[in-house]
Amino acid sequence: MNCSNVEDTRHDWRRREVEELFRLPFTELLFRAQAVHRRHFDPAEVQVSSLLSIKTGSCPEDCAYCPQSAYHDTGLEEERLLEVQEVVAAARAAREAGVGRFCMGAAWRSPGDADLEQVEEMIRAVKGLGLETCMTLGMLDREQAERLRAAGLDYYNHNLDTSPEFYGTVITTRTYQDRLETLRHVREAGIKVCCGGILGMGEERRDRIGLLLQLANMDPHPDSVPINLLVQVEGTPLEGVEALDSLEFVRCIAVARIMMPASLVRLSAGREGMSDELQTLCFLAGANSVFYGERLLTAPNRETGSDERLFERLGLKRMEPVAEGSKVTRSGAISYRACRSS
Ligand code: SAM
Ligand code: DTB
Ligand code: SF4
Repeated sequence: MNCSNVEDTRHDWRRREVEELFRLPFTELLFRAQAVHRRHFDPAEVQVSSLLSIKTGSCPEDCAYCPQSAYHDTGLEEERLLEVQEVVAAARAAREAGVGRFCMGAAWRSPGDADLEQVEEMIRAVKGLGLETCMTLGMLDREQAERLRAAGLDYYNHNLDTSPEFYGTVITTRTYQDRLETLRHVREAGIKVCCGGILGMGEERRDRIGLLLQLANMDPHPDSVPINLLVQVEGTPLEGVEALDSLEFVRCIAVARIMMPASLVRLSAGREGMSDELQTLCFLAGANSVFYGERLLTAPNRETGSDERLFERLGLKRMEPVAEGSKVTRSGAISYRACRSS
């Protein structure tokens, strides 16, 4: 089987079709998502990334969910940009823990020139350890994206966060269009795109559908799609918002899998509050990537050992980045790398 024969990857999704997917009986939806998942991936493999905040707090943006925004009093201490050696030490520890991709995040609107030089050094150093690199630094212009690519950056994370309609209730200091432009610069520079959003911010199902439509009608699809469940942080405007129904969250994962068959769908923020059983349903629905480690950027993540235990109980294994040119994983499923490059 070759990816070019797989005809389930589309970029012309209509709202009505997606509404119909959401209305399917839960069991039928999960069955369909599983079928799509197996055409593109080994269902026993999960890609593992880890996160490091390289510059924390005092962000000039007003994202209502974010503990790092200077607009909210969350008690977070501002930290300077980390030294390259500090980043390398964290990346080395992540590699030793079996992580494949190291994602570095900064609480910036966009990187300044001097900062970008230091960030370029970080990319070179982390890549030198044999890890895939990912950065999330806010908005990028074309030249900045090209500089990051030249330094060897593999992925750039920049989320759309929610639907265009709901967006203005969450963020006012940066537009949806700004985000789309950064994503275009990243793609045009030849960096792989990591783009997703947050659920459970008080949005309606129509907004969750709106977000998925935006993501799945990108051509090509984002290579990685982080689906975050809001981590409610004291002092942020979204503290106390009504929690999202867990099964609606699983439905979103399943619909994301069906709409973006060959992308890594990452179960991202919010896992700390999820039971093993809920996460298992997410894997069944087609999630095949997680953030590993005790901390996300500033918020807590799952405690050490709990993912190892869960993977062991479920018979899941970590996805190895597959060498270029190789088409098939051990189980016979097509590798995500091979899919993306064919
Ligand atoms: N400042 C950069 C930016 O916003 O592009 C990069 C870092 S920012 C923290 C990365 C992403 O984390 C956000 O786009 C958002 O989707 C997610 N995020 C932030 N706070 C969150 C929270 N409390 N719960 C869930 N996801 C969150
Ligand atoms: C993404 O979509 N989720 C990650 C990563 N990309 C950078 C960040 C989650 C942040 C959760 C809140 C915090 O740790 O501050
Ligand atoms: Fe700043 Fe990013 Fe947080 Fe928004 S999400 S406040 S841009 S760190």
